[in-house]
Amino acid sequence: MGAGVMRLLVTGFEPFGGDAVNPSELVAAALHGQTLHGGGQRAIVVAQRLPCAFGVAQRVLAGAIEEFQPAVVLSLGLAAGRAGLTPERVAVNLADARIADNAGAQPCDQPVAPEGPAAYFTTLPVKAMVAAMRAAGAPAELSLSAGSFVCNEIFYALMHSLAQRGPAGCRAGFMHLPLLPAQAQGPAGLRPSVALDLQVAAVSAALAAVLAHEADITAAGGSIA
Ligand code: PCA
Repeated sequence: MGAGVMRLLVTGFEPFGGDAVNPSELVAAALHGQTLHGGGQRAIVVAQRLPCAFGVAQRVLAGAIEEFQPAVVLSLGLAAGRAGLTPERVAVNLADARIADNAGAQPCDQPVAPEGPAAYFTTLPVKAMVAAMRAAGAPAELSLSAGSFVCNEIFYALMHSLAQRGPAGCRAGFMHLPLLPAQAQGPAGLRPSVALDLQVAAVSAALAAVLAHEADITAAGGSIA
């Protein structure tokens, strides 16, 4: 990998909450080393696996950003129950865990960064990403909330660290992924799922859209509730 090649850092989480696999780390691993093209730009994907643990995940991510100096960071995580791939718009300064993380921590109503603002918007062109994923044949829609568990924490910490760095030109955001078909059978019946190869193709198309769109497209896409 030459120093002049633009890098896209894609992170995925280890399994958590009793699941044997996490599609986010499988998708990130599948994209590792791929060259993507969009809008006349070319970039190579580097993948990083994150532990599903408050605080620790942030430090691993900060190390990867330091090492790879990416132009774009897209963090991925699993949201069981979602029917498609869902780029997140807003990271909130809140850690409020319904279950313990993989290290046994379960923060309740804590800020992610005590001195930080209430929230950050993503700096990725999320509507263009949704359009690109739909064009690739995948179910996709915008999401307004990444919840208040480790995924929201990593999204907030990512945006906060880049904001503190100043306008360095690194764009960043988070996307939740659905379950894989093998995970669809839940304790209370079937849950929606999307096959791994379609998830990989969709995230690849979303990253190409990030390269192609410095600013987001104008498209209807908000939610009423
Ligand atoms: N999903 C969890 C944390 C790790 C993951 O893949 C979340 O949505 O917070």
